[in-house]
Amino acid sequence: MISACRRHFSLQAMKSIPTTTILGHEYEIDSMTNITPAIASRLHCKLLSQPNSPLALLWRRIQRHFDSRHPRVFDFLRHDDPIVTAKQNFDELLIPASHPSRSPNDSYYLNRKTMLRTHMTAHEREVMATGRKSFLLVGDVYRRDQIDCSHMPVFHQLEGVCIFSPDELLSREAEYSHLVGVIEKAIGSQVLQVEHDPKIVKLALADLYVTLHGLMKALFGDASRIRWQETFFPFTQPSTEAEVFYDNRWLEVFGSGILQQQVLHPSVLERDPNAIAWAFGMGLERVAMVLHGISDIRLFWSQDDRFTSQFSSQKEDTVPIKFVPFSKYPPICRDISFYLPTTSDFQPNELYEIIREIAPDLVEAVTLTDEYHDVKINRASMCYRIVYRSMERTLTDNLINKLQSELRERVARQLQVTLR
Ligand code: FA5
Ligand code: MG
Repeated sequence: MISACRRHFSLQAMKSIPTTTILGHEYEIDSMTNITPAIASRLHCKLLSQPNSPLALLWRRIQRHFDSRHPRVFDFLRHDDPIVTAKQNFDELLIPASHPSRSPNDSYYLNRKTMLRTHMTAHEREVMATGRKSFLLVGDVYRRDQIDCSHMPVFHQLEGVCIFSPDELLSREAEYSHLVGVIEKAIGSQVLQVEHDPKIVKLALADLYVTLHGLMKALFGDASRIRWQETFFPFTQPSTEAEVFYDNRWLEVFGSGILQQQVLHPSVLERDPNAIAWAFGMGLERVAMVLHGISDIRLFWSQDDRFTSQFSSQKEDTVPIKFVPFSKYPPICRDISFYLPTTSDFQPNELYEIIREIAPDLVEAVTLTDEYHDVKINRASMCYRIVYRSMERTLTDNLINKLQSELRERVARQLQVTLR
């Protein structure tokens, strides 16, 4: 997997431990290592620091909203190093050992102990340790995932946290009293944490509701429809997520809830044993795609002037500029069919990863078009359709034939399937 990354052999240890160097640090390789050169190359592209990137524009729009509309003063932070420990990403957030997100099939590992963060929640505790009580934090996050116009293995998240003393919340009781019904609906039948006074939890949820409802209305317009529903996260209880109705469909925008007391950094509870905090995590691409009418998530990574120049006149306090698609280049479709070995736990993410390696940014979608069990040979057969399309140029048959034959070779070798 890491063949294109630099490998070193540490002589000091007197035995050969293969390592890989990522962002200037050397990491030991082990059986969990699955970071690919295609993903490693994304770690250097800092979209949030490119002034006209729609993601940077959205981040500034959100800061402006919090500055002008929220009674609390929020710290605005950007965290550019996505390498965290599995302890930060999972253990400290009470994500159980058996949770699917821990699998190397779903997450990128440098090695067993170190990984690319899958969510910005991984940094909450270290920010709390600095004594900050209300902050927004943005950064790039990484997940192994399907290939289509709304999924990339890297996207950006905004994390928000607000810590309260019960007294501060009680002082807002009258202001929030009309929200009791809304809150009860949003959390459904979830039980509250035993450490918490139900009255305080409901006030904290009311504050979360007012904060995020206000943000959604500011971003999507006063007339937008928002619905809240109960959900589950290991690190919050109760938990709730919200969807916005936009372009005729419901779009999940964020997950949120009351942080588990165990997740709060110990220094928070040392300062105030009764402290309580809400938190939320929101996907920036999803929101920016809707606001600017960007139809393909790969566009955020385009350095093509026809994309980037369209946002150069955007002001934070004006209506988002609608993206005018530049000519759509023709797609080229190719199928790949294969028989799985008799004993196989085939994971589609493995196939997607190979495709991303071979043709970064040139594949628009991959779909399973046929799947059957061939009784004669007692093997499953799969057929995937790959839609190749560049957003910047017309692809030639020659190039696609070359990519496709490389793909066939690697799929046969790495997935140990029999090509048809
Ligand atoms: C989380 O990542 C939680 N850490 C959020 C959270 C934070 C909950 C704090 C409670 C407290 P989730 O996996 O649902 O949750 O992702 C959060 C948001 O990120 C989603 O609502 C969505 O807007 C965005 N998101 C998730 N997956 C993708 C994806 N593949 N592509 C683009 N955006 C995504
Ligand atoms: Mg979710």
